[in-house]
Amino acid sequence: MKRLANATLSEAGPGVLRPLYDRARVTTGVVHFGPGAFHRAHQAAAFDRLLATDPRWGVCAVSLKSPGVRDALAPQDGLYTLVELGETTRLRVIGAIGEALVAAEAPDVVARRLAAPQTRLVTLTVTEKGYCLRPDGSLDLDHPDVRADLAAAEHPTSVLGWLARGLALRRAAGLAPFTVLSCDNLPANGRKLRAAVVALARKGDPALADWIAAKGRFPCSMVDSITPATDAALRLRTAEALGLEDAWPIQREHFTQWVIEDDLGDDREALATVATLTPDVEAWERAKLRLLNGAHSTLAYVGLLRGRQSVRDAMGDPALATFVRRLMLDDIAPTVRPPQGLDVPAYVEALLDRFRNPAIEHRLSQIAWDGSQKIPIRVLSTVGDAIAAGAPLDRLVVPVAAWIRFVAGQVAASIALTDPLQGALADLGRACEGDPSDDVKRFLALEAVFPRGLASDAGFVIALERAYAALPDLPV
Ligand code: CS2
Repeated sequence: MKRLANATLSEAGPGVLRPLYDRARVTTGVVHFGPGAFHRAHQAAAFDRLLATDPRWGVCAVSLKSPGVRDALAPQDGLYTLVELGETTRLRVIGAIGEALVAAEAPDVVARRLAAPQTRLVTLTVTEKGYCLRPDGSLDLDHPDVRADLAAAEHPTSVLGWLARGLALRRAAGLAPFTVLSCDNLPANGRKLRAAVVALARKGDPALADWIAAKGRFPCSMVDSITPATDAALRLRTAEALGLEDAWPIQREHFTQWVIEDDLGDDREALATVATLTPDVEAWERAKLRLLNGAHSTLAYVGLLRGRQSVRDAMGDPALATFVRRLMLDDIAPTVRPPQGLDVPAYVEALLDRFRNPAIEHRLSQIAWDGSQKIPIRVLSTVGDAIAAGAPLDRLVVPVAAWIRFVAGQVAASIALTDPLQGALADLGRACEGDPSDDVKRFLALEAVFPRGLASDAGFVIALERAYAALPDLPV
């Protein structure tokens, strides 16, 4: 079978949508860090739409270290298939990525792209851990990648180092800064990113830090589209429809949402055609992170303990489905400050429908990754608000208890954890002996996850121990 590429694109099967613009005329206006499935399913597809009328939305996709995306996409001239799953399935070849690089292997090219006058926007999907932040949201100066950046600002390691380096080069060349657009599941992502980049720059070049603080745009954004990892079924379906080999097709649900803070300079008008622009992204982020992602993590950890494998399968467990719905409506929803235009109960029902999507096989093990990074953002912030409001904690602590059990279970089964704190978590998991009070106390000592005030809150600790002891049974 021939490989998908510019030269073979015209041979793609009749049911497959193709870029209708001239790829030869596309210029790189966007540098993207972290071109995993989420980027290729969402932002790259949005830029592909913009390219239909404006050739300046080409993307240079940069992985920091891993060569996987570059190796898959370079022989395909950046092309890949996006499969949208639902009652109907749509296949679309995306042409937005013109170049795929690995920063560790081609640092000079990445620097040139960041410094190019035509680069207007730098987008990021590097996941929570890529931001090198402390639990309070400030830059972690002890993070090994940050230390490397402090020691050698001209040879960046972290994405923060790359942003600071790119901005330094632009300042030196008398260019305006690019807009930095975080697309990760982090509350106030743009504000945190700005503060972290400024703090990093401040250590080595205070004038640069002042320039970024004064001129840099770091709008917050909320991105939503369920994107299960590529699996064998997707590869087969793509090969059949395309009639060409695609080394890395991507799948997602039909639904997509992108809400961006209205601080985009000259790109405002164009991005308004693919996203909702608003002054208050935080309200959208909070609703999405707490209700969608909070429910996802609950389904993942509790579902795995109850022998379920996918989100849909977990939703087919009546006790778990009922529990999650009540958790969302009765416990999380009261802590959400809904943005104008969001009907929270209707949003919850729509999310539950998305979780039940029969066309999607979203592995719970994928969502379970990086729990140490996700639990504080998705669950503990809600718990903190519930404590302040004097609300019950019985259901809210269940995902936390299930995460602890999940970690201990993985360690007992000798399954490696995918988590930046895997070493510390494995030690804690190994020490678990099944006594709820001892096991919970051990985990609560993990300051990178549990804020001290929360870890010493008696009501929280008691509720957590009770939920831990009861699992896999759930409170009603
Ligand atoms: C999921 C998210 O893997 C996970 O942790 O909760 O990737 C989720 O599917 C997206 O945020 C949906 O927009």
